[in-house]
Amino acid sequence: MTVTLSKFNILRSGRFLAMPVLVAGLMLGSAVSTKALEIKSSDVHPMGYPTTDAIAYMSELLESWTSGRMKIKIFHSMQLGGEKEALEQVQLGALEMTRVSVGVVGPIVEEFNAFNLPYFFKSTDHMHKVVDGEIGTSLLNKLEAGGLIGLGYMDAGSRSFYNKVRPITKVSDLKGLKLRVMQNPIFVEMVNSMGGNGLPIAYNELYTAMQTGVVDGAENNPPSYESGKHYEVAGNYSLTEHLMVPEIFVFSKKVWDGLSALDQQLIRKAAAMTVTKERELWAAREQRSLDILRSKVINVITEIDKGPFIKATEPVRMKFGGKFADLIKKASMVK
Ligand code: BDP
Repeated sequence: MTVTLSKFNILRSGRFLAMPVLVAGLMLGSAVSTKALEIKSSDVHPMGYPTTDAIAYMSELLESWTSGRMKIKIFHSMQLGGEKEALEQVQLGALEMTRVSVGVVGPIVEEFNAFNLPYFFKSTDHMHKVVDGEIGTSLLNKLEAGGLIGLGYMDAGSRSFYNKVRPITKVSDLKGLKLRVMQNPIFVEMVNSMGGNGLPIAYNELYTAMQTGVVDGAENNPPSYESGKHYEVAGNYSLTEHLMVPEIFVFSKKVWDGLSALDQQLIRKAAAMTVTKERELWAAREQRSLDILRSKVINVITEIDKGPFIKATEPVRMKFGGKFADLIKKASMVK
């Protein structure tokens, strides 16, 4: 009698009533799909970084929802090389998933280059509203034609210059500096517009390139600069914050098309929760990275008058943004 009553109370408590959709879906899932799926996913960052930890969380979700039938095996720390190659592998279906910077996605869907323009987003909040809204969603959908299923945008903060020659406090300090950029012509021209020499090099080759003097420095957000130990070879870090390039995680369309509708739904659901998780992890990590850098007596220059940097990069926005004038106008009006 007591048992029956307590069961009844649990059912009425609302805990069960709160998750009927997902639970019903999962039960249906185990009924229609028993195919095990190990999703191989690559990332240039090590475990413990917001993006890799977020994908590990995504794996936990999928594993728990499917009793271990679906899970993600993460190839972290550049085990599979750079991001351009990873994207190609995903397009071919040799790799199921990868997390990359939007910086290298421009060659696949050109409109993404709007997000790669210097000083494009006004703030993190503005960026979130653009990528989470109509514009961001329509760009993710366009990836399909390039063989990719866009699962979502993650945060990557703002990118700033670092180098081993001198602290950058004004535009003229870039003069003559060889600075590595991501593999996209926009970034080369961006550095050149400020008087430096932009060199496209894959992330997995960057540390050695700086160490051996192929380049004097590079540009990135605090967590990458800190976690990649780039400060060991390029100790002047100036918060120019010239780019706010989001991250993206994508699934192979080739593999996706062979999945059941329910598995696709589970991956989409897990991906949406992963985006939220990564953004929480990101906010905490960005601050921690700056603290770590300061504790290592790295020269972090925060007092930068951004006006002249914005002005110097105007020709880059004109040249590369012209093609997406409508998109840019629409994005600038997003509130
Ligand atoms: C980091 C991004 C990573 C890029 C890297 C780069 O998280 O996806 O590969 O920058 O500069 O911030 O290549």
